[in-house]
Amino acid sequence: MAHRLYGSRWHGIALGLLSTFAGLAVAELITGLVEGASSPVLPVGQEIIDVVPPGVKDWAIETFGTADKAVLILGTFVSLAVIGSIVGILAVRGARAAAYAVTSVVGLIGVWAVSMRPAPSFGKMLPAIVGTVVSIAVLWWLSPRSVSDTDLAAGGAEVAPADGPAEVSLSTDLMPVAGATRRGFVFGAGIVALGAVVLGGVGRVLKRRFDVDDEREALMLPEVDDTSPVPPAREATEAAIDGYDFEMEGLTPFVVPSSNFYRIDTALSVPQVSKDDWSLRIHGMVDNEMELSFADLLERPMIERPITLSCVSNRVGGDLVGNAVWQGVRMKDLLEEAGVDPAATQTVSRSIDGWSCGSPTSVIMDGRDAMVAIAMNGEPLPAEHGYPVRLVVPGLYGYVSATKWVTEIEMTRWEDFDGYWVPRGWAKEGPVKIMARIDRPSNGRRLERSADGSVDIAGLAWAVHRGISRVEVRIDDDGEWRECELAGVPSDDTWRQWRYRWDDFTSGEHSVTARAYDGDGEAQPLGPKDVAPDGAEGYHSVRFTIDG
Ligand SMILES: Nc1nc2c(c(=O)[nH]1)N[C@H]1C(S)=C(S)[C@@H](COP(=O)(O)O)O[C@H]1N2
Ligand SMILES: [Mo]
Repeated sequence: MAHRLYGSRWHGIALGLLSTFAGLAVAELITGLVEGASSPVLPVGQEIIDVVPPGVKDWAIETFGTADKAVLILGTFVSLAVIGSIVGILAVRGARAAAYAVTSVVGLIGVWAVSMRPAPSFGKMLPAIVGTVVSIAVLWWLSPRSVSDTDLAAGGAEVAPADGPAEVSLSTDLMPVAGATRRGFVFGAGIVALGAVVLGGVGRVLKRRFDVDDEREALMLPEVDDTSPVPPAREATEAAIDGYDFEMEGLTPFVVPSSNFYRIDTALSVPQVSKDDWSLRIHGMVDNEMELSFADLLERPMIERPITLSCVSNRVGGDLVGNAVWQGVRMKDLLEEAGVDPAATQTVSRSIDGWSCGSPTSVIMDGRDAMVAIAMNGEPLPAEHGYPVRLVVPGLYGYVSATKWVTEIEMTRWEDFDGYWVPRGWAKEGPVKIMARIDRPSNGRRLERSADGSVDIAGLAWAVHRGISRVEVRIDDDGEWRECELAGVPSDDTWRQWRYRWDDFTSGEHSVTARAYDGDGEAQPLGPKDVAPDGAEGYHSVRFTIDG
């Protein structure tokens, strides 16, 4: 049996997977040894993200939610495993030159993908390079040798680019050839597998020392100078209550805990930016170019505001939206200090990972609480939400305003630059649209009667920076619109909870639809419109059952 396996397709697959795995493990080790070194897997995934049509990306986000990255990484691994298997089969069938060549090409793709990331350096590419060399070495060491082997290797020198099949073939006679026999293969495979697990594991552990977790935990936030005066909340209805939160089961809380806050970005691994390495450059069409360190930023007057952040990719009823309390320095103050040229109609911001966006300067400067934020919900920003510093602009979707890991603000003309998502099919301007969402009941669920015998429907509505003045629900398709009770709000920059106590309910199956009005009384558009190019429109509707 084992004899028949030797030299078979399965033998090839085992060899190929082993060489792939060993290469990846050593790449992982290098990322733990060299600060800033990049695993090639993530950038390859990133390049895939960049080339997929927006439709596919939307589908991925919808299907996999915010796990789309994990899916992408998994996809990259599966592709590597498939290619690796083919390489292994080539190697055991005597086509070793071809096996080396394919491995080199895959490695070069990894190096290329890393080089496409911002600020490429040799150190960043090192894991891909060393990993590829190790993959080839494993192939060479564990491939079966035959009499014609020297010929094959010599052929390889012509076909295979780069990493030295030629040298390899020269030393064939000098090195112990474990792959020459079946037993040698089993022995060598065991050593390689064990070595890969150990080295890869060591790399993972070592990599943790580059995390910002410790410094983030140790960071003391400066005092807030200004928690009030929040612009007066619109008291649109008498039903509005003082508190911001109805505290109902199944209803998202007014302030979303940071650990539950939605996350959207193009970064496949969360950038780990130390506050000591961080700086913010304000340049372009300004009188005084500025470069602020983290300490400089902390010295400025700090405001703290609850602001609702939402994603343009949020579908009707979706959860790519959240409200948090942000602390930071007003962008307006900083820009006034820099002295903005009146012709600089666009405020461009860029992040350490090369992402960018542009907001209308008029919006940033109109007095709203657009801020350079350092804290979220009373703590330093979590790494995935932009540690150490990000932007938050009330009233604009995140993709045109909320740059995480921000390092640069450039004042320019509206027509002179397009942010990351604009050439990818998204609108250049992204004001947040009016939206109502039903949280309770969730679709298809049973709704229990409350203690006082009513049935409570509840949700959230937002029209960030314009506020919400009214929410209505319609029960069943032929029902009339009924006005909801609204929770209080500290400002027009947050979402607003609403609820409807249904007293004259009947048991059985029902549907409920919600719609909102903004602070100016403008009604939520009926749509329906898809998320691209400038945000979804439509009424959220859910079906539910009341037990008899
Ligand atoms: N550096 C960087 N900042 C970014 C993004 C990004 O991809 N990279 N995505 C933006 C988008 S599309 C949104 S909706 C918000 C989401 O912020 P959150 O992840 O903190 O919720 O971040 C914005 N800031
Ligand atoms: Mo977004």
